[in-house]
Amino acid sequence: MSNYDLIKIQERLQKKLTPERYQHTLGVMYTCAALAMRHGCDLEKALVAGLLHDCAKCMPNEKKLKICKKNHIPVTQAELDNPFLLHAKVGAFLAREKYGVEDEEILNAIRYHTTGTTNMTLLEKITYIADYIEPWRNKAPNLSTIRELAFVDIDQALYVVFRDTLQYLQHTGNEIDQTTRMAYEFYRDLYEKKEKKNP
Ligand code: DGI
Ligand code: FE
Ligand code: FE
Repeated sequence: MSNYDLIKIQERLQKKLTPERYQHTLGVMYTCAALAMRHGCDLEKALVAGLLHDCAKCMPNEKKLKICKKNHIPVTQAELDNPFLLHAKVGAFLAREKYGVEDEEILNAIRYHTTGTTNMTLLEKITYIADYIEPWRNKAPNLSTIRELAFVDIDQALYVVFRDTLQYLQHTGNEIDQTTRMAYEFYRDLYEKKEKKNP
């Protein structure tokens, strides 16, 4: 661990997050590390992505929108309607500007941790899944199955998480961002192709 001062980042983050969000953050960081060990991903990148993924979460929506405007970060209609979604994009921006992360792979893992995206890198998958399964999470359905699956077949775990997330969003009448939908369709198709080959 040489490129990043994780202790320093933790100290700074703790001041920006509520105690619950900080606890979740540490849960995601260590779950990212465990998944990285299992799937052969760079450990330090996984720790940093997990640690910083929600760095913009506790900022008022107004401020998130302002940062986007000022820095020409494109905002979708779904994000305008649900500004909390912006914590991912704004988080990637702050990770670069305030926490000195230059690694595009880490920044993308933060950028896509809420919606997911098509054709994800291993680091993006790990961060997305870790956010969903970290030990302090307890609300989602099928959590124990997904926790196990994440260490067996990460693409299948992604499919199940996207499927359950979309179902939840549809059920609650939430607007679905284009990126979330495309991510779901991508991993559903991948899963179905694989099932056809090896039923
Ligand atoms: O920030 P966290 O709470 O740790 O987790 P997150 O960044 O993954 O956000 C989770 C929430 O985001 C979850 O309730 C589902 C929601 N979400 C994901 N994609 C979309 C979405 N909400 C809306 N309205 N539209 C989406 O496309
Ligand atoms: Fe988040
Ligand atoms: Fe999170």
